[in-house]
Amino acid sequence: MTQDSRVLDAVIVGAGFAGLYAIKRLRDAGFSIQAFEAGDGVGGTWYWNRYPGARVDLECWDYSYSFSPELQDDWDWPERYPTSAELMRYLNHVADRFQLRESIQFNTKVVSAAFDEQANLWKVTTSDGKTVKARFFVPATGVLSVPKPPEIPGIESFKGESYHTGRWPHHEVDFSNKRVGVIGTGSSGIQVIQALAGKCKHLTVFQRTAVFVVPAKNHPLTPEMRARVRATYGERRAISRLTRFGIAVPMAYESALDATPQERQRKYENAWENSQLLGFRMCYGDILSNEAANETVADFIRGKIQEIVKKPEVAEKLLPRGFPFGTKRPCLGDTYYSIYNRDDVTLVDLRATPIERVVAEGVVTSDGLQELDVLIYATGYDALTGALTQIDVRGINGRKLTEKWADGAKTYLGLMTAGFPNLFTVTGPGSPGPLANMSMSIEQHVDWITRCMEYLREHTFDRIDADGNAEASWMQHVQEIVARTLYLKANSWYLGANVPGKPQVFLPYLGGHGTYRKKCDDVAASGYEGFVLTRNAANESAHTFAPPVMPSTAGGAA
Ligand code: NA7
Repeated sequence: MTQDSRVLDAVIVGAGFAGLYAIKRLRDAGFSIQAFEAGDGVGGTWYWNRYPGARVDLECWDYSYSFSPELQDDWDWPERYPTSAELMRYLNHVADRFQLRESIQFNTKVVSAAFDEQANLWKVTTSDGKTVKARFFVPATGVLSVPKPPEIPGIESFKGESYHTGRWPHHEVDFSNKRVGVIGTGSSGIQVIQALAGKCKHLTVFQRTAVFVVPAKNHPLTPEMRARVRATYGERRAISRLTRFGIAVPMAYESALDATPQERQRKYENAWENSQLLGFRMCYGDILSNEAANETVADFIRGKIQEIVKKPEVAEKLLPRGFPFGTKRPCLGDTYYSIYNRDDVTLVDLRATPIERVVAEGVVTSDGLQELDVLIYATGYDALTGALTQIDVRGINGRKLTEKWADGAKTYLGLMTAGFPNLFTVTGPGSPGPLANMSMSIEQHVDWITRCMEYLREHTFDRIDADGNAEASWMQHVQEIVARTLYLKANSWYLGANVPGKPQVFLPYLGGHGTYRKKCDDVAASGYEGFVLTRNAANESAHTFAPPVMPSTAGGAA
């Protein structure tokens, strides 16, 4: 084990959207930093998700950095929803433009991080056998970075090629004349299925849960459209910072149940035709909080599926049932339902004929063997906590983070977890994270963390930790908000329900991006209410606050 003699201000983990911005912000603020990245390039989620059809489900003018007006002005987005390749081009440009690569050690995983209570330093060990010390530890590890294995017996016995969408190889995969199977119909599955239909000999889709897929209406951006996007960036970002989802879309407050069936039909047709991820959720104020209101949307979409899919028995299998619309992330797709009208696409309903095992030749369901040459696992992620709990993180008294989070992740504001001082999570559990615009959430968190570190430097504090009571109140608040919604009625990854054995705790904060941003700003303005700030023994003095008052969420939940 080699010890790096430097004592840094911060170690950052990851070089995706969050890590890159953390490098930029902390360096600009005069902190010495080192970032480690497991991949051999920047990009994070987009580095790993290179499967055919991979693209973001937010529009480019929202899912991009806002910190540099010059970057905004210079960058030309070719399509409404950028592909993974386009996002990689963008993030590589950002890394080059701001000389971020010099602060990143690639092909290096952070294996462990232990807090030295005497020195108030994190000792970080990496996969190359080196250790480095830093005052702050900033895992910017993303919310969807650790692929969830499919938990199907026999997967190692398959003789063909097999890939997980979240660990797609960097070489071209040839599908022509191949029998391809896809297991999983979340956002990744829907995208890869659409991309491969008609591009292989036969496509077999193994569906456990039918999801709601709404039109993407993706299109190239003309020079006029791009000019309009550029001209409105400032206003759009300013509004977005105040909104529930971190996106400038108009909110609706009236109930779907107060509208006539004709009015609802008109609104839903408009949402279908002029779609965007939040379209249906923005039609009425109670879509995500009232089951009967939600059912009006669900029914409308089921009607569309029945119109598009010609074979009624296939359409029936594709109808999403058993969870409210929007409580699993809706998927975007322009051709998803129509591909089932092709003769070279087969849908296998795993509720009727479950998978028994994978064998050398393909997948065995209760209905027999489906022979395959390529098997794609689009089975999702150990979301929100997976990447952080893979690192052996130890805080005060050597306590393991995995032990603290054994019953579910606990944080104060999704920024710190009590007992692990000077460790900041970027869009961590307990923050709006994936239930708001991720790029905006990342900028807000990194800005907050940077200002906090500047405050500590200016006031000569050596340590900041979350107060245990403040943390407990915050997590209770997170649960109170979600309990007012329908989100707990779905087995989603927001809840950890997709990973066998994972504690089922709803982790994203649903009070809204704008409300949350204000809460974080108020906490900072108060001198870090709900945190404990201390100095080293020589100049000992602690600065603590009572647990804070939670924000009013009279506006309801997301
Ligand atoms: P998701 O949304 O978690 O989807 C995973 C899919 O894989 C989902 O349909 C699962 O069915 C299915 N799955 C998982 N395990 C199995 C097994 N063992 N057998 C059969 N089917 C299985 O992950 P994605 O990568 O698609 O999307 C993640 C996020 O990325 C998405 O929400 C966007 O934010 C972008 P289930 O629903 O659990 O029955």
